[in-house]
Amino acid sequence: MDWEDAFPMATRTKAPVTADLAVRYGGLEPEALIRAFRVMHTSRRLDDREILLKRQNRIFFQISGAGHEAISAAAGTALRAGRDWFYPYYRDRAMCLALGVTPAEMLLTAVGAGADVASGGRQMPSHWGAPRLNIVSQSSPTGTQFLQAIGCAEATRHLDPSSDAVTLVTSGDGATSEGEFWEALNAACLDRLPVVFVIENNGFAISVPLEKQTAGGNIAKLVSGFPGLAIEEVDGCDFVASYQAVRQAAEYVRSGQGPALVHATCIRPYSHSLSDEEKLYKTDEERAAEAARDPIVKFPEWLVQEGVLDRYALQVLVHDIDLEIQAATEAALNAAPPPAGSALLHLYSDRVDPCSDAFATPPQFAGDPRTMVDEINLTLAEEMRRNPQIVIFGEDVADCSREDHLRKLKGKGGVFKATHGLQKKFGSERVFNTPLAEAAIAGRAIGMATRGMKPVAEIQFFDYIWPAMMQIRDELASMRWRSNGGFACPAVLRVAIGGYLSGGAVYHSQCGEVEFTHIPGLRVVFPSNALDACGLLRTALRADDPVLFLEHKRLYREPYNRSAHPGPDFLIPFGRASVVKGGRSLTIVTFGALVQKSLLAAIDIEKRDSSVSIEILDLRTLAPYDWEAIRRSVEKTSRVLIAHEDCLSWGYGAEIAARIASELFDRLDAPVGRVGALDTWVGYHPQLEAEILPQVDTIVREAEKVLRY
Ligand SMILES: Cc1ncc(C[n+]2csc(CCOP(=O)(O)OP(=O)(O)O)c2C)c(N)n1
Ligand SMILES: [Mg+2]
Repeated sequence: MDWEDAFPMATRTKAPVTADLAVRYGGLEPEALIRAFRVMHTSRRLDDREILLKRQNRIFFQISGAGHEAISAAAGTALRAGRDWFYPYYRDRAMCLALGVTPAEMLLTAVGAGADVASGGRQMPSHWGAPRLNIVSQSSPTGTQFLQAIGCAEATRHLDPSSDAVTLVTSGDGATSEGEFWEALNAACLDRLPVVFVIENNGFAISVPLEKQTAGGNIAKLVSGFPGLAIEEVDGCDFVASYQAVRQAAEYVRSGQGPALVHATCIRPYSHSLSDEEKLYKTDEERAAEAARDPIVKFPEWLVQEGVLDRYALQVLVHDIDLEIQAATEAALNAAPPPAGSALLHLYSDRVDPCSDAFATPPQFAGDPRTMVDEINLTLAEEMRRNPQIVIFGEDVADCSREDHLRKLKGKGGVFKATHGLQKKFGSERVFNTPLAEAAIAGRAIGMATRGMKPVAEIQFFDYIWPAMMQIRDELASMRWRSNGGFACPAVLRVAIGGYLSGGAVYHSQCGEVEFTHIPGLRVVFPSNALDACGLLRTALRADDPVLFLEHKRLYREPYNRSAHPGPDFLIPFGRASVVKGGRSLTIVTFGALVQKSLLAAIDIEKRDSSVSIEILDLRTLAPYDWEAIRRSVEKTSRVLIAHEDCLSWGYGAEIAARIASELFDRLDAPVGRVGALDTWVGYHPQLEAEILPQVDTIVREAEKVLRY
């Protein structure tokens, strides 16, 4: 509807308001109300313009903030750009405008221009992000932002305890059904974190209505038992009321009493997105009732009634906004697309290259041989001393959560003792237990890392990493790329992995590293011995990329893989295999627990046939991996076998075998061999486990097959 049709009588009828009257407007001066109108109207006009452009096929996706403008602009007005931190969702166009994202920038995002500040043309429109304003790059999964906001608020506390910065996170009503929302509320209330949650409830999640979404139909009521959580219920179509609600929430949060939640009801008049047609599931009556609350109509009506603006001034403003959007549209349509050949930019840090020689420092051995778990513990301690931004958290990683008892007890320090004593050494602010919630552990690490901390989060068992998978794949690994280098998450996730435990069974023995090596942007490290664990962990901690650091449980305390400590500056670059044993007849490419088994297999074969010599490569890092070392070795031996602990089909060996077949085919004297677990779960009974996981004999058989061919 055109504004002039909507307000034919909107001429100035009252005396202009004075500053005193601002009290009536929630503390806002008339100028602030006019600015809010400008933001809200611009927001709607931009949506309208994008819808037009989408229909003309000049942009490729559209999702609007229509109906959310009042609460969204209010949140952006109540908080401080560049000082507070923002995790908005796709309906928050008005918030972003209020914070300082320009219409020109939004339209550059819509066309996917290379100059788009949010993502350089990599993300859909309305996936906000602006480093200069502290608007953290937003992704598409609903709800992941909640946990990152927790980590961000923790970072505020860690980096500057005197800071009054608030972290604001928003979502729709539907996203509150995600477990991540509840994990975030629990974490926020446990630590009384300075987070304002704003739930913009438009009554639908695509086509699913609230009563099928939220038990009892009111999320504010549902969360009312969370201790310390301030709750504001507000009409999210009313700008002034919404502003007051968010401001009060922010004040409460700043006072240090705990987090706050604003539940704002609003409308969604433009369907879910341009791919949706709400007439299919909303009646005309429902749609008419929504239209009657439309803030874009009601707010200017109210401004005129109050005498803040007259009809003429409104017309001038609206005209001005139209001109700005028109100019921005023309500029966007003429903007250059992302440069050809730039697709891999910002996948990894362009500042720190963990594969470079800068990370190749020689060991300076001292002391007695130490186990792999001891080396991990010592390396963590050394790096924590060196870098105050390192914090360690996860399930059971602290020595004793009850501070009063800490001195009296030996302390837990992880179910494998990898972090034992670190809380005692570095304090409970830097080493702490979290609730049992893996998505939260990963999400909090992401929020902290985005702020420049170096979180080292532990996932207790690889078998339980899956709740964190969305955070790892869709957030941790994509942040730098999707924000075109605007944000990064160089967190380290340490994970205990692997079998050969005699009794570990299905859920304490899993491998599955390929699920992660398949993720662009993520480094995956898998050391087989104490020395490599030390050097590679230190590299992970000094690198600028997210790292999944896999620690094989069976290798933690093996006598054969011990090492004297190589010193506090020992580093191993990523992407460099180690030649465990030289040979000329066959190459075995392996890593983790199969390094030792391959070695025993090689010794066995060589003992029986002295004409054979087998080369063993321990890859050490799986992403990136050392193709040059594989190539060199295969060119020398002409026969190759890839051995890993995980299931054979679709396993890590499949990719290496395919690459060898495609690039080294004419150097081979035999088909590529592969060894892996049977394609099933790891069984509890040791005999069953032995049958399922690859053994020395399995490697011997496959190696002899390749040698005989
Ligand atoms: C994890 C996840 N599941 C599903 C989707 C698809 N999806 C996108 S928006 C949406 C509905 C969200 O509803 P709500 O949270 O109420 O926000 P609204 O769009 O109504 O503002 C769904 C199901 C998604 N993006 N992410
Ligand atoms: Mg909704």
